[in-house]
Amino acid sequence: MFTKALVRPPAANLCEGITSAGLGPPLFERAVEQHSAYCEALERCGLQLIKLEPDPQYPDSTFVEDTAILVEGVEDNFQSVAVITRPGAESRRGEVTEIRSVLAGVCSQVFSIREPGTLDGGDVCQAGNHFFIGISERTNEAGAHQLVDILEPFGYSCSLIDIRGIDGLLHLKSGMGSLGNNRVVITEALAQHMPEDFELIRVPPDEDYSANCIKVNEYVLIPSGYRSLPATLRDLGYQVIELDMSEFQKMDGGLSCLSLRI
Ligand code: CIR
Repeated sequence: MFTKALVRPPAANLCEGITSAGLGPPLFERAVEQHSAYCEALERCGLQLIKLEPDPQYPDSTFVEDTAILVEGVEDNFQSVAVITRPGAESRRGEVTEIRSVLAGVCSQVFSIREPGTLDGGDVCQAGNHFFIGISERTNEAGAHQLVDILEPFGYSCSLIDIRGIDGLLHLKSGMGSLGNNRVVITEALAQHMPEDFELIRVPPDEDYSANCIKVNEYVLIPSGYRSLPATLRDLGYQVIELDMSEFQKMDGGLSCLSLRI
């Protein structure tokens, strides 16, 4: 069970962040509304929010997920462990300073990724006691191996997936989301990288963006505007909350990246 989430509303200069989406600049007011609907959804899932102030020094700082890996406890193996990342984009590196001090007050152990490693939280997907780590334009092998060395002593297994050849995929989690244990929502392009004992809920290629969903306690939060995934999830018995993510999508952001769940 998650009990808390760390979030940071967008700063007014959100449009100055990094993007390759080609969807035009985000509308700030709409982004703020979408972010507050996202926060309300997390509260409906039972989470208490740790809400940081918007930080115009870092236009991408609303995408807090990239700054840390928070290990979900698995059954009786609960570990309150945070790994502070070293973001691959230089303009985002300073985001971790405040996140580190906040998480130090919440987690019992805090590790850090060090130079020459780079790692974005969006490239790390925990599925039960296994971690998939994407090697991307943001996360390098040194960063991924440092994370493996931190996680394995806690009993977690890890595997690396090179996503650099997959068109339009910024982070590993831009194309997948874990529903717990061995069940994942996934795009066609990533499906072939999954081990055989995983149950795959595939999204159709024109609905790729919906794969970045999060399971928060009894609910699954997904982007609104898609047909296949909400229907499949409801058939499987999940309670689904659909959220408009249009303004964050314009900045290459997925739904998961707006929070760190603890
Ligand atoms: C960036 O390029 O870093 C931001 N504009 C978007 C980051 C999105 N993060 C994520 O999906 N985990």
